[in-house]
This record gives sequence, structure tokens and C-alpha cells, in this order.
Amino acid sequence: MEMAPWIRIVTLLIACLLPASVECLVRHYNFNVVMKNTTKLCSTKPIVTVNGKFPGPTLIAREDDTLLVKVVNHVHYNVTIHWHGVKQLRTGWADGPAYITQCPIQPGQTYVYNFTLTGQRGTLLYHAHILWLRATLHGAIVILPKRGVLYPFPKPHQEVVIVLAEWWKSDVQAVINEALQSGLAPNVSDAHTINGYPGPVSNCASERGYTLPVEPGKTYMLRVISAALNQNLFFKIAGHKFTVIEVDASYTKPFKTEMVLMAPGQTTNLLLETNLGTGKFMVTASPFKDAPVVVNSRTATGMLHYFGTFDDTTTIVTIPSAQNDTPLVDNFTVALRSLNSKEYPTRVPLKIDHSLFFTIGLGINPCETCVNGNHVVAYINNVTFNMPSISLLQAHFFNIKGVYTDDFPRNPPNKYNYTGTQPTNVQTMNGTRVYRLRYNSTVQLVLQNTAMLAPESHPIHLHGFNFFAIGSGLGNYNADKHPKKFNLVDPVERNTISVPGGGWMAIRFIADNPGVWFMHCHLEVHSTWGLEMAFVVENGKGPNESLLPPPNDLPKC
Ligand SMILES: *[C@@H]1O[C@H](CO)[C@@H](O)[C@H](O)[C@H]1NC(C)=O
Ligand SMILES: *[C@@H]1O[C@H](CO)[C@@H](O)[C@H](O)[C@H]1NC(C)=O
Ligand SMILES: *[C@@H]1O[C@H](CO)[C@@H](O)[C@H](O)[C@H]1NC(C)=O
Ligand SMILES: *[C@@H]1O[C@H](CO)[C@@H](O)[C@H](O)[C@H]1NC(C)=O
Ligand SMILES: *[C@@H]1O[C@H](CO)[C@@H](O)[C@H](O)[C@H]1NC(C)=O
Ligand SMILES: *[C@@H]1O[C@H](CO)[C@@H](O)[C@H](O)[C@H]1NC(C)=O
Ligand SMILES: *[C@@H]1O[C@H](CO)[C@@H](O)[C@H](O)[C@H]1NC(C)=O
Ligand SMILES: *[C@@H]1O[C@H](CO)[C@@H](O)[C@H](O)[C@H]1NC(C)=O
Ligand SMILES: *[C@@H]1O[C@H](CO)[C@@H](O)[C@H](O)[C@H]1NC(C)=O
Ligand SMILES: *[C@@H]1O[C@H](CO)[C@@H](O)[C@H](O)[C@H]1NC(C)=O
Ligand SMILES: [Cu+2]
Repeated sequence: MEMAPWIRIVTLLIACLLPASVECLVRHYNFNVVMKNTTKLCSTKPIVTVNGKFPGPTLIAREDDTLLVKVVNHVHYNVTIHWHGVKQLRTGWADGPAYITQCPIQPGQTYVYNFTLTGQRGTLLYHAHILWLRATLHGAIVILPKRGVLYPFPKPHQEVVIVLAEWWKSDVQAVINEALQSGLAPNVSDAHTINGYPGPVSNCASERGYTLPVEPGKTYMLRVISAALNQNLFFKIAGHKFTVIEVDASYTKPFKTEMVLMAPGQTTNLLLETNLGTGKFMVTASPFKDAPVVVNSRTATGMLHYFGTFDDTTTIVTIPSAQNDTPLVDNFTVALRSLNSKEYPTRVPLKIDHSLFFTIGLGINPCETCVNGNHVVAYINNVTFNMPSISLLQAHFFNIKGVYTDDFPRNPPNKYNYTGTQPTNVQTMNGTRVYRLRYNSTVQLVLQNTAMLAPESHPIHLHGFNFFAIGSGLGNYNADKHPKKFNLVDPVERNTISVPGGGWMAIRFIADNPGVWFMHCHLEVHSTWGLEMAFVVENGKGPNESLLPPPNDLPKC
């Protein structure tokens, strides 16, 4: 029997107050940022969390829904939250990076993030975008297809969110503050975690590992997220292969793999067939290290177990991929292609308005108070980013002078063999410089890794846009030779990509989102050291082509 219309409406209204409901156009969430002791970890130190949860609550919505997330800051730190990978069309005020698009939500203050999920479906994450708070303040964003639209792959039996992270025994702010004082690298983390659980850690009474109970003969969809701060992680399940179907909320051509590489800030959706029927299988998150830098070499372990499997079944153990297996990683990276179907076409810009070449790497600047009289810094085109004291977006919108200059260089100041012998002078300039783009202009950006200090890969994250990764290679980019091999047909579309250590990565995007958009290394330590810059995208002329005015409750500095 049909429901009476008023019952339907009342049901819908009630359902819309419940975050898990999937039938609402506007979804309200309350995020209380609170300190919380967690028993998952071997520590009694309280951590900064959303609603006392680690990882934080999962946001569930459909493509085209509007989210209203009321964030109340109950902790003694300044807080902001970034919706990583959400394009924020015209709503830069809701993007979240502190001093780029907003001033922080100060202790006791509230801010409502108001944004619409336009043209995206898949898995993303949210995380704090100030200090190092994102170590524990993060969670999943699940964007379901519009009502009535199917996945471009068979409907999975069940969907599971898996958040990988890094955990320090000490307070994370103490860790980075100590490093900023000394000028040296910060302590590496003490454990990796899978949905908050490290698995066994020596000298530590951690509760247990993460467990994933499964039925045999089904297809599960794993929404894997890396919320790690400073390390790339391999994700594996013993005895099982995955089919990759989506990265950074963009569908990919399906391909099978035994391991997935996750850089901080990346998301990967996988299909997992539970075709072994019985037993217990180890789930692991282990580090990938492509440079002679110190990493946390511990492996987080969890367990997949088939229903009805007895407790005494032997666990099939995963062999973690070798920490330095770069060829394996390259293989995985090369296999990633966008789906490029009729429903989801890949629209790579073919005509380029701005051709940019940015070198990225680490340097050393003098520092009188530091241990060695100097400190490690990082740069893009030899510019170390200086964080302003009011947000760039406010300065842009209200035309406040003296906050930034729009002269970010389109090329590095000096040409040399970037991946060969490094200059003896490894100092950098500094500034708050942005690169200005007309609305709807097209950009090709070649990111060239340098070998200065350490030829380490950098996961570069662009806010406000997805980009297409059209080519990459080892050594120096060659503007005559390499463009001939660009993939302009089905390059992977994403928001965070690793520029290979000692190599380069070419991306393209269309500047169709007015506002100020941060671009930075998603290794938090490199971002802290200044591997950051921003694009300013001007308003267009059309009615829907300008940045909206700021909301009334936008925090003040
Ligand atoms: C966390 O645990 C410690 C030690 O047991 C205790 O002193 C502290 O008050 C607790 N903090 C919170 C926020 O519960
Ligand atoms: C959210 O922003 C839209 C504009 O994008 C505005 O129309 C709406 O009133 C805002 N909602 C709230 C609750 O502020
Ligand atoms: C960093 O590691 C050193 C050496 O193990 C230790 O002495 C120091 O206390 C650590 N710092 C923090 C903030 O945990
Ligand atoms: C790379 O992939 C190819 C084809 O999928 C495979 O044959 C080869 O063994 C892989 N190499 C590594 C290092 O994993
Ligand atoms: C740059 O340096 C690398 C490593 O030393 C070397 O193999 C390469 O030939 C150099 N390239 C040029 C153009 O000199
Ligand atoms: C970077 O800038 C500093 C300061 O101006 C300069 O000394 C150094 O030579 C530059 N380095 C490169 C590689 O351009
Ligand atoms: C920026 O560079 C100038 C000139 O080298 C220097 O005096 C200043 O201390 C630097 N500022 C920061 C924040 O590093
Ligand atoms: C944006 O540019 C594309 C070409 O790159 C053009 O087809 C389209 O009409 C432009 N849109 C607007 C709103 O200017
Ligand atoms: C502007 O956006 C609104 C709401 O999305 C839409 O209804 C309208 O057609 C758009 N106008 C133009 C000119 O694109
Ligand atoms: C919080 O942010 C405000 C505004 O930028 C700033 O004045 C204040 O010093 C910050 N507080 C802390 C504890 O960092
Ligand atoms: Cu980096």
C-alpha cells in the first residue's frame, strides 16, 4: 500500500536529521572537536578528535547533495577542516586550509561549512588543515551516485571504509614544535593504524588489530583512505587480489593487483572477492620508502576472517611489499587509467593557456637559534611559502593589499641538472606569492622533483580541482621529447599525485572554479617546511562564474 503523502514527508524530514539517511538533498552534520582518550592505542594521552571518534565519523551523501557541517571547537588548539578532494565550486570559503581560505575556528567558536558535492562520486576524506592536527582529526567522505544511477561495476554485497593513518606516542604538536625549534626533521611516527588499530606493538597494550568479517563468495567494496601524515603505505590482504575501480572519487579502468600504494591524501576503491571460503588472512599497511630518509618501518596488521571460521584457524600471513620496491610502485601507478566511458568521459584540455614548470624539493636556510645554525626548508621554484596572518581568499575577495603578491614564477629562477649533481648553495627565497589565472583558462603544470638533500617522492595535492596526470618519468623533463608521449585520452584523474623521486610529473586542469586554491606537498612535514603555493582564479563573466560572498559566520583573525 502507498504511504500517505504526509507520512512520507514526515518520514523524510525525520530521516534527514539522521546522518546515515541517503534520501536528503541537504544533510546536516554536527562535528564537535574534542579531546578523547582512545583505548585502541597504547596511550592514555588524549588526542584531538571529531565527536570522540578515531577515525572520525563517516560522512555519507549523494552526488549533488549539499552538506552543512557545524564544527564546534571544544579544544585548546585553533582548528579548521578541509574536505579533501571536494571541488568546492564557488564555495572556497568552505575549503578549509587555515590562512588560505579562512581564519581558524578558535577555541569555543563555531563555523558551518556549507558546500555542494557537484559532479563527483566515490570516496574522499576530510581532515584538519592546521598545525599537525590531521594526524587524528580525519574521517571518510562517501559520495554515492545520484539516486537511480548505478555504479559502472557490479553492485557490491557490502561496502567497507578503511582508513589508514599514522600514530605518535607523544603529542603530535610537541613532535613538530620540537623539530621547528631544532631545525631538524621531526620524529617519525610510532605506529601505523588501520581504522584506528595498530595491531600488536611492542611494549604497548594496544587493544587488538582491525578485523574484517566476510561472507564467502561475495564481492566487497573497500573504500581505502590514506590519512597518514608523512609516509606512503602499501595496503594488502593475504591470499586475495583487489580490482581497482576508482581513485580520488574518479572511476578508473578496472585492473587487478595484489597491493595498492597509497600516498597521504589519496583514496582508492577496491573490489574484493571473498573466493577462498574459509580461514583468516592478514590485512597490512606497511611503509614504502623511496629515498634514504628515516621512516617508521612498522607494519599495521589487521585480520580478514570468513564467517564461521574457528578461532584456532591458522592466519595466512601477508608478506609486506619491500620498503624500497620502486618498480612495483611504478607498475601500479602506470596501470591507473581513467574509465573514459560514454557516461564518464575524460575531458583533458587540449589547448593550453598556461604552461608552467615547477621544481620541488628541500633546501637549508640559516637559523641562528637552531641546533646546526640552520634549518630544513622546502620549496616550489625555489620559493619557500610564508603563511600569511589573514586568509588569502579574504585578501582576494575584499581586495586587501599587502597579504600576497601575484608573481609566483612560472619557471625556476635557475636552470641546472635538477636530478643530477646539486648546487652547493641550497638556500631558498621565501614569500607569499600566488599564480593568477583567468576563469576557465587551461593549465599544464610539469612538476620536476630535484635531488636537493633527498630525491624523495612528493604527493602533490591541488585544492579546488581534479587534474589529469598526462605523463611522468625519471630524470629531467624534456619539453621537446616528452610531450609526444603524453596520454591525452584516458589519463587518471585525481587530486593528489606522487611526483616520483628523481623524476617529473605532468598534469593538466581547467581553472573553472573561481577562488584561491592551495597546492602543496601532502607530506605534512614538507608542507610545514614550505612546499606550498596557491593559485588565484578570477571570476568569470557569467551568472554562475563568480565566487560566492563569504558566510556570516566565517571566522575572523
Ligand atoms: C585521559 O586519561 C588520562 C590518564 O588516565 C587522564 O588523566 C585524563 O584526564 C584523560 N583525559 C580525558 C579527556 O579523558
Ligand atoms: C549555504 O550556501 C548557499 C549558497 O551556496 C545558501 O543559499 C544557503 O543559504 C546556505 N545555507 C546556510 C544554512 O547557510
Ligand atoms: C623525539 O625522539 C627523541 C629521541 O628518541 C626523544 O628524545 C624525544 O623526546 C622525542 N620527541 C618527542 C616530542 O616525542
Ligand atoms: C609489472 O606488471 C607486469 C604486468 O602486469 C608484470 O608482469 C610484472 O611482473 C610487474 N612488475 C613488478 C615489478 O611488479
Ligand atoms: C644529469 O645528471 C644525471 C645524474 O648524474 C646524469 O645521468 C645526466 O646525464 C645529467 N644530465 C645532463 C643533461 O647533464
Ligand atoms: C634560490 O634562491 C636563493 C636566494 O635568493 C639563491 O641563493 C639560490 O641560488 C637559489 N637557488 C636556485 C637553485 O635557484
Ligand atoms: C625570508 O627571506 C628574507 C631574505 O632572505 C629573510 O630575511 C627572512 O628572514 C626570511 N623569512 C622567513 C620567514 O624565513
Ligand atoms: C571554457 O572554455 C572552453 C574551451 O576550453 C569553452 O568550450 C567553454 O565554452 C568555456 N566556458 C565558459 C563558461 O567560458
Ligand atoms: C546557474 O546555476 C543554477 C543553479 O545551479 C542553474 O539553475 C542555472 O541554470 C545556471 N545558470 C546558467 C546561466 O548556467
Ligand atoms: C588562533 O588563531 C588566531 C587568529 O589567527 C591567532 O591570533 C591566535 O594566535 C591563534 N591561537 C593559537 C593558540 O595559535
Ligand atoms: Cu613532499
